[in-house]
Amino acid sequence: MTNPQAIHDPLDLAWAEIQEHGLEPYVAELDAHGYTVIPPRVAAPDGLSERILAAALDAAERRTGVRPDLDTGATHADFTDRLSTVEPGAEDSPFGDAMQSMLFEDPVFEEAMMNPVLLAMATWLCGYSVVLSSMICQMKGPNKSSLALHADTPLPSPLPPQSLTCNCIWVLTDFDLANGTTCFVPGSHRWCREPVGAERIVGGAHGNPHVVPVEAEAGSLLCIHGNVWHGAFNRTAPGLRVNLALYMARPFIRTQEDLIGKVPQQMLDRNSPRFAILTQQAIAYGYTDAKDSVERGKRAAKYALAYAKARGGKGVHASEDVQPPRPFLLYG
Ligand SMILES: O=C(O)CCC(=O)C(=O)O
Ligand SMILES: [Fe+2]
Repeated sequence: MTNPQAIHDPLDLAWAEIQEHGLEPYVAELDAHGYTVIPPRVAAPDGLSERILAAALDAAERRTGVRPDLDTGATHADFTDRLSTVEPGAEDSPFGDAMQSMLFEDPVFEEAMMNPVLLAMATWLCGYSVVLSSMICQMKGPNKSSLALHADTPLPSPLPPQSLTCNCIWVLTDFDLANGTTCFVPGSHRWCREPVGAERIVGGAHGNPHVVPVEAEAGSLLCIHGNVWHGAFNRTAPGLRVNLALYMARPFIRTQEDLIGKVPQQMLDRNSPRFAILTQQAIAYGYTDAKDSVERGKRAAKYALAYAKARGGKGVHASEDVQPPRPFLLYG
């Protein structure tokens, strides 16, 4: 039996967090299927998801001037925008409205990321150096286009077996087939490649026969391994499907949103040192010249060291050595 005082291996520490929150069955399901649904009583018993939904509706209204209609979905029916063209032949956006950079909309989105269950799962998949690549709120009304199967890891196949990215999705309204839920090919994360051609089709006469629609009640947390094949059905029922997707990545993967140096100091100050790591502040790369490389290196080291100190060095090895500058978090 390991002495808990003595464990320093990041994997042991991540497992201890999984045990602390009773997440073992969900880790087992993730291992078997490549995805898992953590119910609201485990993931967010404090009404977090209701608060995220309220803030998301307010943000949508601020951005568009129109209050989203949760009951009918009329505000988002057959929604078209930049994303309507992601798949050839799509008639509308398979995502509905995908609102980017939600972190800055309301402090509840900081809470959505710092949720201990979400962090335990993201850490299990992508390590203690995991960063937020993007925080996107999707609002999908009745629509025609399904989202084709894909893996979220932005690399050419073959993919490495470990999760280099993961998606942790707050389900904010009930997900089922008629509501245009996310769907999966269970076990496909083990194949270590992107689906191609007809394998990608969701629904209809020619749809991939192995696709399983996920059912999840509002308040659940859907966690997805970066290699698993997934997509989404179009929504046939009235109303809106709303979620908040925290797409996470190991720090050497190019992120969708660039947060380095862009998070207000006040926001960093009111959160723990891990918040700075999650919001990419310990990434040194992206220099414009040699001087900048030293400055970025020092800046990244500051946040990495603060995190390492807060953890008492456990699972984290940060370096003050900024010559040559490199990412400073060298841990699992
Ligand atoms: O809309 C969904 O349910 C899935 C979205 C998705 O797979 C993605 O944004 O990568
Ligand atoms: Fe995806």
